[in-house]
Amino acid sequence: MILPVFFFLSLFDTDCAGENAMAVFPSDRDTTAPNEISIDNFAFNPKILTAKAGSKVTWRNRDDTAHKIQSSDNRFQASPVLDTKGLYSVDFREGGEFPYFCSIHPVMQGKIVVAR
Ligand SMILES: [Cu+2]
Repeated sequence: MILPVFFFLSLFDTDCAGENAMAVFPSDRDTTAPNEISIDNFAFNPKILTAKAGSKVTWRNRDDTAHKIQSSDNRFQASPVLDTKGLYSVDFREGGEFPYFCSIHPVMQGKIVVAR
């Protein structure tokens, strides 16, 4: 008489453990955080990022190649050379459009649109 009940509880436990594991360990490896620009395969992603004035924008180099962020009209400071996994952040305090490119590979271009 006891065996069937025990079997049922075991199944229930297994289900719960599975659901908890998914909730506690979400995979965020492929997602891009808000205000983050991924540099991947010689491209900025998103190519045009919209942020609110006062936001910090971060570039993350996911390429095996080094890249260097440079403002097209010198309105923010250029990054150092970003190696693989390198990060560079800029605070955008004023509204406007901020085009930029990679000074090592100038065909790589992007733009930050800062909304007030
Ligand atoms: Cu580059």
